[in-house]
Amino acid sequence: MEIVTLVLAVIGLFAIVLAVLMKMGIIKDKNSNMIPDELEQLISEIKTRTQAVKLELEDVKNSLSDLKKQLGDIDNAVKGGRRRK
Ligand SMILES: [Ca+2]
Repeated sequence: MEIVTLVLAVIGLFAIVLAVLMKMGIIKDKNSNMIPDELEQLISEIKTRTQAVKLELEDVKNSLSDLKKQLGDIDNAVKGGRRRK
């Protein structure tokens, strides 16, 4: 229980220090939403990159599907099957 209290105290202290630094203008918060602008930019960048990685993984998935079909064609050719177009 004491650990929980200590953790909450540290988080509270951190929030107070952060709020004071933002009020003093040391940490920028142009839209006054109590979230540092640099953190907002970082989150935005992470979202952008995550979306890009997701799209690339989709490409890899599609490529693997094509590869699976091509490997099946090799198996078919070994067995004397005709080439599909
Ligand atoms: Ca902000």
